[in-house]
Amino acid sequence: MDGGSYTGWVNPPIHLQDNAMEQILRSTLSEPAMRHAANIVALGYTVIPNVVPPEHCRKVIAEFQKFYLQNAATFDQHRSNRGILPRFTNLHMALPILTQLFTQNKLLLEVQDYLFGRPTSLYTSLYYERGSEQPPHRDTPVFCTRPEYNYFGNTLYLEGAGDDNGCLEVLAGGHLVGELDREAMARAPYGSLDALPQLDDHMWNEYQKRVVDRCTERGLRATALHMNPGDCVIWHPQLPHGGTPIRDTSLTRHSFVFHTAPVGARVYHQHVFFHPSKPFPEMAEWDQQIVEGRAVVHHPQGIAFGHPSHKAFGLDTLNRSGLTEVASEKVSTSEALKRLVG
Ligand SMILES: O=C(O)CCC(=O)C(=O)O
Repeated sequence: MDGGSYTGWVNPPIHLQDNAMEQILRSTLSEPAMRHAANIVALGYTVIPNVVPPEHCRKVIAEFQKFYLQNAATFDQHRSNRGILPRFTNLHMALPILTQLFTQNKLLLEVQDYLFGRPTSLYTSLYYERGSEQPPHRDTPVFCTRPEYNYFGNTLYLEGAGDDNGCLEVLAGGHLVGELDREAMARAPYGSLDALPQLDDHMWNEYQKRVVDRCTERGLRATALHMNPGDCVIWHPQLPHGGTPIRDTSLTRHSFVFHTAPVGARVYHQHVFFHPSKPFPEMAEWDQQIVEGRAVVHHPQGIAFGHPSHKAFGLDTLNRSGLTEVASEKVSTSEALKRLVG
């Protein structure tokens, strides 16, 4: 069954339905969850303040630093000439205290369980020691699902974020700017849609440029989101967002970005995103870890450094002694669906 077709999704997800706002306002969500769900639908993002207290943020950073120092010989060589560490992919696999920023995030989970119509699962994560300085982009080309847009981006700020250390910027309302003709875009360089690459920088840049141009033509401007330690932001799958320039590169901005989807959803890259008319299996073929009653996708390759290093580190090659431990059980996706959806 895993990897096959699973027809149990709410299709399209609630946040994509025409009457999403009416449904939210008529729902049995708590008042704060209703407000955050409404913000996501209307603005494309919402900020949940004080999700964890500042002292817990300091504890998480201290665990990161302990882990980093225990493995410094492995990691240090990947720092840039400016001393900047690339972002870690899926660091939560090595540091379960990060996974708990997802599993214990009650309000965020209430909002997303409702919008997905299914229990929310953790797909992947990025740990940033400094701001990302990424140009504005939509995430959907690399978080593509069937049905489409069954995804949210999230950040939990472990340190404050502002103009000096770089913060998130959003093009509020940009999630409502219509989708491009993706198949025409892909046919131009590739001719056929049958063998599109999973990742293609040119297609990525072209798509993001056209989206941002459309937003600019409609008068949308970037808003910088200043955050306090412990605050959390959720963004709509189609919201253009990025990281503002860092004014003072000596400053850190520890933050945990995590990507969520309904439990069991298979997530694809550009070869599926740029071929929206073609059906692809909806259900994941990978295993899941059940942690504190939530599904967390199992990534057998361990953690990795993202751009520009692209280097993976198996968990058994890393020193993880003395870190917070959290019980988890590895199960197939069909078992996770059986247990969490029924
Ligand atoms: O926090 C940031 O600087 C931007 C993060 C971002 O755009 C992303 O991870 O997609």
